[in-house]
Amino acid sequence: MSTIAAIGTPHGKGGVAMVRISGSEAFEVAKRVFVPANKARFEKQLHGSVYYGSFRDEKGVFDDGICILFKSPSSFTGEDVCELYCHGGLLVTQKLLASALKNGARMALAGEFTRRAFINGKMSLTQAEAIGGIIDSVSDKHLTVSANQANGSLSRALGEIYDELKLLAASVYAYIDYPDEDMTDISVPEMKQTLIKIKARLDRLAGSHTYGRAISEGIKTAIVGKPNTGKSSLLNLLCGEERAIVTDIAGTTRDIVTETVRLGDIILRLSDTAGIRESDDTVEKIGIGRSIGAISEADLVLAVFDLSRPIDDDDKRLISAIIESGKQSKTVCILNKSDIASGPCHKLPFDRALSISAKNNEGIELLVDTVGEMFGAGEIGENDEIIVNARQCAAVANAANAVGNAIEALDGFTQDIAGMDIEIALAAIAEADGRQVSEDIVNEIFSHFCVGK
Ligand SMILES: Nc1nc2c(ncn2[C@@H]2O[C@H](COP(=O)(O)OP(=O)(O)OP(=O)(O)O)[C@@H](O)[C@H]2O)c(=O)[nH]1
Ligand SMILES: [Mg+2]
Repeated sequence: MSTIAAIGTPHGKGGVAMVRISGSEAFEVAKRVFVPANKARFEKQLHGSVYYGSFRDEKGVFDDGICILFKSPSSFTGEDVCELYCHGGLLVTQKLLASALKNGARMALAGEFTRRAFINGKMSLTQAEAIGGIIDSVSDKHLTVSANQANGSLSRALGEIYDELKLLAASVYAYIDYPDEDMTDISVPEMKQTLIKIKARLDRLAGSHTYGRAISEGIKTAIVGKPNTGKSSLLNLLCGEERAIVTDIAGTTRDIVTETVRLGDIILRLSDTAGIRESDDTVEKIGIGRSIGAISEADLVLAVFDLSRPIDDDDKRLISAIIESGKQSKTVCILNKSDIASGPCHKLPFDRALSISAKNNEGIELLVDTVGEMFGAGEIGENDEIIVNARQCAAVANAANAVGNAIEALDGFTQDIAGMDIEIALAAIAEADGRQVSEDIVNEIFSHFCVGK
């Protein structure tokens, strides 16, 4: 396999930048690019040692820094790896990379270092994907989950299920082939019991993805309401800054204002929209059309009403729009301006309602709890595995489905089918964890990584 190189640190100016080289020629490339201060010591090429020296290209030395060598197989990729740390300037880092490329390395593709780590058995696919999670995470929860999974927690959980299913498959086949002999120490009712437990575990894992997605990718959220109810005030409160214009003029927000915020551990991808009402104004009408569109695209709708005023036709129009777009169950009814409300609380056709004052920052804790509950926070225990990745979730759901079929098959006269269903489940788990995964899927996964990772 060729020796690859890439800049491992972000594009931009900083104190330090790093160029990583991996492959059988990595140390040879390093020798041509790096001039060690202590040549005799560098010649020993000790694993994990740090060497000070300078960096050069064909024109001569251009910076100084350090070089660390990691010997195969004890490196990130499993190959010989050399990391070169120069000063973090744009030009100097480019020059260091260019020098490595001129001296025997080729440019790494997106995700190629991690891909090699996977191919060389240094990590499972779920571990590799979790490294992407560590880099992407903006919430503590996502970071914790990713760090645990990079250490193999999900791989271990899937491995346990895989091993249990493997045993069962063997027992099912032994039972079918030799029904009269006592070939197996697991009876059919016992097999069924074990399969039911496994199915529950797989269902729980697949179900955790609702929460997993909420803490990673985030929830597409539309803030809607008639004009002047305080939608933009709510957006600003959640952002912690004056992101959208707030005035007492109805129809202030015309276009959609988007912002990503963290609500507890959950990420909301918020869209503040134009107030929905009857209007003849051309621009406002376009904005209202977009607001309706935002409702249909949202996974969470925050429908804002003004508690200090009675419900009117514009409010009713909004409620109808939400019901028509099928988002009633995904809506939290926000009764705003609780600070100046005097009349009775509005009774609206939503299961979840809470009163807040966006102006005085009151009632937001309840919103945090409500949204957390809607997206499964309460169903996740402290030590439960959480699936953040859609690909893993689909594979685990397929496995759960196949185990369900196996349970049904054991009930009837089709126990041989149970064996086949268990094999389908085994294949699905193997795919989730990458023990058995097609080249195309591997390429697809790593192409989303950045170059240098
Ligand atoms: N008393 C009180 N006033 C509020 C509250 N929230 C918002 N307001 C006021 O209500 C007015 C409208 O607020 P906005 O946030 O601009 O309302 P909006 O729903 O975005 O309005 P449009 O963009 O026109 O659709 C402003 O004068 C706010 O200061 C609240 O909780 N209490
Ligand atoms: Mg507004």
